[in-house]
Amino acid sequence: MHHDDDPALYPTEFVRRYRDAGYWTDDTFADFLVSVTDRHGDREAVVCGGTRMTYRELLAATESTARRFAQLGIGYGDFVIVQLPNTPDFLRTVFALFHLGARPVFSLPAHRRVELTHFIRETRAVALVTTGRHQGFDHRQLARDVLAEISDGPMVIIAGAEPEEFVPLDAADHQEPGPVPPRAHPVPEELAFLQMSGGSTGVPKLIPRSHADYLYSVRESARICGLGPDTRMLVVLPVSHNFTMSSPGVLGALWAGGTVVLTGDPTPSSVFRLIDAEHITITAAVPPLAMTWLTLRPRIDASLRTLEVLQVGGAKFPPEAAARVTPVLGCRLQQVFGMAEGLVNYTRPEDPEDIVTGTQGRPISPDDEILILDDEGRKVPEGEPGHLLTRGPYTIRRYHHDADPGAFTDDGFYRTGDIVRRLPTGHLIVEGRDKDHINRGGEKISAEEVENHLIAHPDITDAALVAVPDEYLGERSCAWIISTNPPPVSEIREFLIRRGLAGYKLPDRYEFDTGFPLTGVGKISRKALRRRLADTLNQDHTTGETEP
Ligand code: AMP
Ligand code: DBH
Repeated sequence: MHHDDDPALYPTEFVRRYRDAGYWTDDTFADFLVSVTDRHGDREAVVCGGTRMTYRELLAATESTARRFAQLGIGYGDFVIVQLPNTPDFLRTVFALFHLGARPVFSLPAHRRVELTHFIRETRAVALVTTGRHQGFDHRQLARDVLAEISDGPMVIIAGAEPEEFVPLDAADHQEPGPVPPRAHPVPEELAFLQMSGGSTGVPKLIPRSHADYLYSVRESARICGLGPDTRMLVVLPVSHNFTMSSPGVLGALWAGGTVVLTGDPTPSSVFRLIDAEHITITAAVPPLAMTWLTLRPRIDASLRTLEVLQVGGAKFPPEAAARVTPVLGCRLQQVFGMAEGLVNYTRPEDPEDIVTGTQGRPISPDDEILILDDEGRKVPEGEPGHLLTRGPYTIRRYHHDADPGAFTDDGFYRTGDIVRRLPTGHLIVEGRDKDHINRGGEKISAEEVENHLIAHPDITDAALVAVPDEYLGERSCAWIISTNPPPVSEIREFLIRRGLAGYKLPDRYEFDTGFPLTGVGKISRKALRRRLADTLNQDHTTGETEP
């Protein structure tokens, strides 16, 4: 059994404040599924391909999975990395860990060696629950590579067929199951799991979320979005992402007694047919995905008549695209501006159209404190853009193991890195970022992390990763390589893949040079780089040399 070596997640005075306000309750994730099953047991909880499960069935699957985990030695306080695609296995795994009081560490299917080894080192995880093969990628081989790098690595548990040398999630001998282990009674204010951020200074940062703070955000999100037992939510984005999980996401839909329909196929034809066949009422997308849906809607024969809401978030949704949602899809748009660190903003069903298309919403809670500051830390005049800082009943006060303490002020505000302005109604408009990361259609890429990998190549002297505006993804990445003997692009790509970099982090294009533009103090001027890049792109346009 582990003891939490981390100090309290929130200062005592705020614990009292959020409890007194009724935001934080005694509910925990250990009780979540039992409590929903009490209310909605015979309703359909989850649909995925040919599988359909009621709440009662999901609870039974969860309890036998908990028994399996307990037999494998997983117990209270243990960290377990969960890297699973959008399947019911994800749900029973996570709820089984909650049952035992173990702590999921959420990972995306796109994560590779760099991310997984970082998560394992930071948490001393006892197990990694993953899948055999997913979208052509062999996660067992990834597990082998990870274990080769880490001494005393975690037990690897494989959901689904062909676990090979690893432990199968389902024991072959489940005829003789034995008793369900007792359900844990965690303290609501303590750590429930670790979420991940997109990362701005390196690999994803681990975000400690408590039962009380996260459940508050889930319940309020479900209420704001009007979810109920008749909700049928299509889950297209990766299920472990904070948006998909909690805004209001899978947890919000389950909390409301609704049905979650899971798919791993975001193509418009598949999505529209599922909306039609499953009578979907709500779904969520990142802007590039929403934009393909808008473009291809007229070509696909499916009825979207049950669809009430399309949520769009994760990156800025251009107002021009936002304005097309209702005319093209026939549903309402809801913009969602959130972060795994906490604060989530929604446009509300009752908001006028210009607010829904032109803003990223307003905070969940009356106690979400919002500061908009200039570079010197003074409040900007109302309506002016500035750095967004926030503190509130579901925003973290620190990262796991106090990584990046500079992201928080002394009085506990989180520096989001976003530049926003606020309308008199309280709605926020995201204007940009002050941190050096690239938002590739909602997938956040840390410039520094990719640069460090590039610089590890013997023929690369220096490197900078900058964002290139892109009509489809919002931003794409371009690597500026300083080298006197530039390796071919194919070799650099191979090199980065061998170092375990996730596919979405591979630079979309490359430029080679012999030196960087520098700022006054000799730092690489990303501003000047972007300007140079813009010039290069313009030239490409005139000579017709754009990349595919
Ligand atoms: P993360 O910290 O990795 O969870 O990523 C959260 C960040 O994604 C935010 O701080 C924003 O930079 C960005 N983001 C999320 N939703 C939106 C949105 N609707 N509009 C603009 N940026 C967004
Ligand atoms: O991008 C995000 O991290 C995000 C977007 C919308 C998020 O965490 C959320 C809603 O909760």
